Order: sequence, then C-alpha cells, then structure tokens
Amino acid sequence: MKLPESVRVLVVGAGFAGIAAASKILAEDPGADVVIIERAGDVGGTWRDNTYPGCACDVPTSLYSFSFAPSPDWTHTFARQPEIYRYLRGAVDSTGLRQRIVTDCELLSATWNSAASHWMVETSKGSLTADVLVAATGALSTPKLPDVPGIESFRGTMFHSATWNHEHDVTGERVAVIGTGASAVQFVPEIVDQAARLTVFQRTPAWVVPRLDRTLGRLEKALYRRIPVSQKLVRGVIYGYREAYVTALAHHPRVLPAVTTVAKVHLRRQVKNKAKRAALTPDFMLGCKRILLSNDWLKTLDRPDVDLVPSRLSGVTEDAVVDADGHSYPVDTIIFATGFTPTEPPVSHALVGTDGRTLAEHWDGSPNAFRGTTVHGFPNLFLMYGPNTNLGHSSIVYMLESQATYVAEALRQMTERRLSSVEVTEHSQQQYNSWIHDSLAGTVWNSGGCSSWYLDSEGRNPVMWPTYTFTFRNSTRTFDVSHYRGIPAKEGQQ
Ligand code: N01
Repeated sequence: MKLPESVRVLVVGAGFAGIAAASKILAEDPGADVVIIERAGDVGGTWRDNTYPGCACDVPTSLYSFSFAPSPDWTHTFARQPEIYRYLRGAVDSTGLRQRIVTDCELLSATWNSAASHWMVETSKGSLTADVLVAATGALSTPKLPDVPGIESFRGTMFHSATWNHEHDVTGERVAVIGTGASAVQFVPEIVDQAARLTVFQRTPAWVVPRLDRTLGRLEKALYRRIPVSQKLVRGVIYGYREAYVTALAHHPRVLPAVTTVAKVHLRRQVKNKAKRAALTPDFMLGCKRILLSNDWLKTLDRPDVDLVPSRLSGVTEDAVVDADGHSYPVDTIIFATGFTPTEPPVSHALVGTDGRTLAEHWDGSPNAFRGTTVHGFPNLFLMYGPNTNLGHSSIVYMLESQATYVAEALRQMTERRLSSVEVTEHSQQQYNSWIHDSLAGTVWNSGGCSSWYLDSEGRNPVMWPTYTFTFRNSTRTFDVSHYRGIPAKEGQQ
C-alpha cells in the first residue's frame, strides 16, 4: 500500500510484535485506522532475517505462535525458521493485515508534537503524522561484532550469524566460529561436515539440556484440525509446565539442582574428551544465561576435527583469529555468533519526546518503561517487547499478545474519554521500576554468577521479566488511566 499522509495508529515493524499489535487493535475495533510500516520487503522480522543453517525456535511451537492463529500444520515440536517465516506470512494474510503494510519503508525519525498531539514521522518513503505510534521493531535486530583490533584487515570471508552469507560455501575451509550462544549451537552442527577444520571460540560455557523435539504425526495434526480445543489443551499444559520453571529460576532455586543434573549428565554423555568437557562445564547457576537446547552441539564439539578454544577473541589479522593469549589460528572464514545489542534498540535513537531528547538519550544506556510498554516524556508511544519483558522460560509471543491487548485497551479508553494523548506519569513509571528491580534482586538472572546481555554496564537488569507471565498478562488486561496524564481532545480531534 501507499504511505498515507496521516494515520490514527502507526505500527513500526511487521514481525511477531507488529502483527500481534495490529491484529489485536483491529479485533477490538475493526474500523480502526491502522497502518504498519516495515523496513524490509516482507514481513517476518527476526524469522525473515535469521536464515543460518539449522535456525529453529527453542520454544515449542504450540506456545511460540499466536493464540488467535493456531496452526495444526507444524511439522515439529520446535519449528524450523522457514516454517515460522511461512506461518507469519500466512498470519498477515489470514488476518487481512497484508493490505495495511507499507514495505521497504524505514522509520527515520518520529518527533512528538505537543501542540498538535501527534507524532511527526519521517520515513524512507516520505513523511506522515500518526496520533499513536507502536514501536514493534524487536530487541534483537542489531547484530553485534566484537570490538577487537584488526577485524577490517581480514582478507577471508566473514559474516554474522544473523546476516548469513548464503553465497559463500565453507566446504573444505578452515572456519572460526566466535561465540557459543543460542545461534551457534544451532548452526555449528550443520556446517561441521563441510568445513575442513572448525575452531570454536568460547568465552563462557553455557548450560545445555537435551532438546525434546519430535515430528508431529498425521493423527495428531488431524486431531488438532478436527477438534481445535485439543491443541489449546496441549498449549495450556506446556504453558503450565514452563511457568513452573520460573519458580525455580526466580523464586525458589531449590528445583535448579535437578535440572542442573540433567545438563551435567547430558555433557558427560556427549563429550568424551576430558579437557573439552572441563572447558564446557559452566561455573555459574543454570538459568543465569539462556539455557541452550541441543542434541548435537556438545557432540560436535567433542569431534577431533573441531578445536574448542576456551578464550575470548582478542584480535584478527589478515588471515587468522587471535585468542586472549596471543595465539593465532589461521582461517579462511570467520562466523560471528556474537549476538545483538538489545539495550539500545535502533528505534530508540529515532524517537524524540516532549523535551526534545531521543528515547536513547532519555534512557542513557539503561532502558525502563511502565509495564514494559510506555515511557514518561513520550506520549502516545507504545513499545512492544519493551524493557523487562524478556523471558528465560516461556514464549515471548505470550508477552507480545499481552502488550497488544494493553495498546488496544489504551486506544479504547482514549476514544471513550475523548483524550488526544496519554503519557505515563513519572511517579508511576518509577514505582513500577522499583518493583521490577526489587523483584529481580536475588533471581538467577541477577545473581547467578554470570555476565550476560540481560545486565547493563552498571549491573542493572533492563531486560528480564521477573515473575510469572500470567502476572504480566493480568497487569496489561486493562489500561488504568490513573497512571497517565491524559490531554482532552480539542474539537475535531479523535
Ligand atoms: O547471541 P548470544 P546469540 N570472543 O548473545 C560470545 C535469541 N535467540 O545470537 O557468553 C568470544 O546469546 C558470547 O560470550 P559470553 C535468544 O534470546 C533465540 O546466540 O558473553 N566470544 C556468547 O557466547 C538469545 O539469547 C533463538 O561470554 C564472544 C556469544 O558470543 C539471543 O537471540 C535462537 C565475544 C553471543 O551469544 C542471542 O543469541 C537463537 C568475543 N569477543 C537466538 N563476544 C530461538 O530459538 C561475544 N562472544 C528463539
């Protein structure tokens, strides 16, 4: 579609978050004026962009899908990237969102205009105004490369796992993989047989547990199709099981030793080389970093043609990678599986609030929001997957749908009360964040003895949701205007 000159609700991003927000708003108010802009040529977000070999979801599909768009056709318990991408494309068609999406349209800036009570938005396809802005741009979309000397001098091929170079064939090459997080564990077993030699740089070992994946059979799918409530039941059971995990991770770490034993047995079974096994044994509490699910990662590292370098990368030369001790490993290709910059989503530099500062300046490296969604100084702005909404145990899609309900509720209340803008009060935001950080104190994410992308440079945790996901859902079920400063609409305003 063409970019309009003005719109009631502008959703930025057409991944899981943007689709959830727009669908929910339209489900509440089918006549709502909603447009989605997407910087890429297609929908899908991270599931469009991450195409590395073996890319899959490590959350069961029955949870990692929209409650309003169940699919009986998943092939595995843990869906692969092409399938999830296809699912998202199907979801925008089945919900009728496709004709509301402007593709190849990047948000360049959005500035709040207090006098007119709207956002003045600049995009790569022109400008428009939006009464309400929903930023659904994802937290893990900016690939992070290690800041080490010599990267630019490397004469071989190098790329990040999130921007996989499919033109490049690693067959017969010496390949270095930097990083051992959720992405590396998925692609390393896929490329090991092609590479002549694989060198994996591991800064910190991770806890790894088996991935209980299986193919979904014809009978099961037929059951889901004929009796949809059966699929809901499975979703409910998996949801409940995963919620119980939080009891261990955040509240009563008594259960942790049991899961830790599972991970230790898994390591012992898969890694026979004692030196490698020692290097692969974490020295922090399970859950402190994302728990990795894999049946072949550890086994792959045990292979004699795979070198495990238990060191950070300290430099790159024309033809080699260098470990912390200055030892060089000549390689043809370097693959960075070094993650993303979640504390500074790119959109935060583009949004300018009531005091003329960007959201990034306002946050100053440590994001915070009210209910993970609204920020004082930024009226009529809703952040999807905002601060402290990430999970270590369950599906982000559940959180996104909760936020989407909150946005739809906010819009309903604004219309009902004839408000042109709503801005969360500083007091409510502060109180909420005090609760968040009090609740996070003592959890495995804050004090499990590891360093992770969950913590900022000051050791504050602007990423994780501290407790049960249904607590978040309850808090976002209604939009309590008492936490907001509402400006009445003028004559002619919506
Ligand atoms: O990135 P990461 P990822 N030298 O940040 C290491 C989501 N996700 O792309 O642990 C050597 O987890 C770094 O070391 P350390 C999920 O939320 C979801 O794998 O910091 N190593 C670490 O090992 C996940 O959490 C799915 O000490 C260096 C690695 O690089 C998030 O994406 C699948 C280094 C980065 O790991 C990110 O995962 C995949 C250096 N200089 C991803 N610098 C699902 O299935 C960094 N590292 C849903």
